[in-house]
Amino acid sequence: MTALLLSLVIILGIVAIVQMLRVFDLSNSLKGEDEIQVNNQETNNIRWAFVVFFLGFFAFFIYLVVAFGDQLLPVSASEHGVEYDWLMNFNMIIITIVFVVTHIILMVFVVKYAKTVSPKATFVTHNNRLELIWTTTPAIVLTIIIIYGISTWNSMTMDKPKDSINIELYARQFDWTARYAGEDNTLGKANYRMISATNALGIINKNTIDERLNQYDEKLQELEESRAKVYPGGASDEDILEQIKLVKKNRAAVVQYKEQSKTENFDVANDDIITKVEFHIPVNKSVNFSIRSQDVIHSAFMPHFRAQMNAVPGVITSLYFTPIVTTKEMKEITGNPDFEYLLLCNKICGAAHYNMQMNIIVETEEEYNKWLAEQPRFNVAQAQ
Ligand SMILES: [Cu+2]
Repeated sequence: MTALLLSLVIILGIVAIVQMLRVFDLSNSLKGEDEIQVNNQETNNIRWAFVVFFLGFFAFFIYLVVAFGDQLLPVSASEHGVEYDWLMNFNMIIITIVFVVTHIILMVFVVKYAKTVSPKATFVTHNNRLELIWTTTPAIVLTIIIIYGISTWNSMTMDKPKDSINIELYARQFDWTARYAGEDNTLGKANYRMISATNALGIINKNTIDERLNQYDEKLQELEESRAKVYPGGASDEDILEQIKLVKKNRAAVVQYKEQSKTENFDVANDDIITKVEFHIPVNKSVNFSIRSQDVIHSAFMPHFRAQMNAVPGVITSLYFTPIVTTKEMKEITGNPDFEYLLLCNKICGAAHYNMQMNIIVETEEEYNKWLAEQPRFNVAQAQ
């Protein structure tokens, strides 16, 4: 309501100003006066008003940098974080130099050339030297930025250590789940057709295959029964028939897994470990994340590690990094006893997007191994 009233006031204000200007124009033409004549005094006033505006503008810029500069990025805590921050600072320095220089030139031109009424402009068709300078300078700077950026990106993504710990981050509206690969360091296979109330990640092993087949059988039976109820005469209900077709198709895919399980070892999923709310990683060890999504596009964002990757339904994306500062050390560095590393969702994925986060605990390898040993394995958790 307040917003509506405010917009009304603004609209009426604009209408009033336009009407007043029209009255002003009309009275001028009645008096027989020409268009509004600007005299030297007025030009001078506008010139100095510009200078005041620019100085205020720069002062505001400096204030923002000083007051909020520390809000840009938190302290980096991964091996490639230092490199990443150099790239970021390098770009920011270039942007700041260009911003300051171009605005100073703008201010100088306003002061220098705002002297007379009706000045005669110099007629210049082109100037080869100027053209050369303002084409080659940005081209060279951009080339440097791109080459530097690509080489930093490559060094962050191209040589994944072979002994990385494999962890899956699974996104859905609106939470994260982490899955560890267990002793074999191999994540068990997963498929969306296997997703059920008891198997949120759709993990495939012998138990989940049988369980899923039973669920599909129950569903089919349920659908057939409701068909019989709605149409006792046996007439077909297209909607239910469509559902039956889909369930049969999904079931057939699971039967395929059952066949595959005779030759392929689906037991690799048995020692997987699933955690919610928080997940642990050891310091100074490379961690490789495979990222999946159940529903829409999410984005796994771990700002302290300078790591971000989209979570796309139907695609497994990945990233890796090596944490170099433990949570305990970071509590001291930041002077904040409540400090926690965070995994956030960085794509606006729906109503509770803001709530989609998980704590990351970075600890020593012994602490990590101890914690991991206490977590239930997937097949054990299933049996409970
Ligand atoms: Cu999300």
